[in-house]
Amino acid sequence: MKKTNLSEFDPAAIPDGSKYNIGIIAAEWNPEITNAMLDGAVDTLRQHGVDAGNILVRRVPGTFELSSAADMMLDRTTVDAVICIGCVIQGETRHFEFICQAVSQGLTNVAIKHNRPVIFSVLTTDNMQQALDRAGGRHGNKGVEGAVTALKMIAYQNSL
Ligand code: DLZ
Repeated sequence: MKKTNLSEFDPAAIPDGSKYNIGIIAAEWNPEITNAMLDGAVDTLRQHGVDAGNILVRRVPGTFELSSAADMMLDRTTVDAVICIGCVIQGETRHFEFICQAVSQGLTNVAIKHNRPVIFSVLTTDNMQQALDRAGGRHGNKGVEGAVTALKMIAYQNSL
């Protein structure tokens, strides 16, 4: 089966976002990566009709904080979806495993708790080069893909 990269999706197949409010939370760790993903996500939402005033951007210290921050945002705002951006790079200790496990399970729990799309735009890589390749490099920009996924999941929810 051909692998697809959402960054290369047909723009015509992406829902119009002009009526949507979208939150984005980006981790401050590995800022070269998370800022590029954040820029990609905002640009993509704007290209698909989301008003700049309807995009709420917040930052948190690290990827581990994304779950609680998404929970707070969904409690206290009217966003239709939250895109969570982080980058965890394998180091010498087991910290990587704990953060990846916590954030993947945590974001799933938050999405189910709030019945809203919570998008996992978290890179979990062996090294910085793999992260650069996915933050505007040869494997696209996973922030762009997070934005596309948010638009599609809001449209999915509205279609039910
Ligand atoms: C502590 C830590 C480590 C070792 N590595 C990363 C990382 O690669 N990416 C990331 O986003 N955050 C990292 N952190 C910080 C944790 O996410 C978290 O902010 C702290 O453990 C405090 O809760």
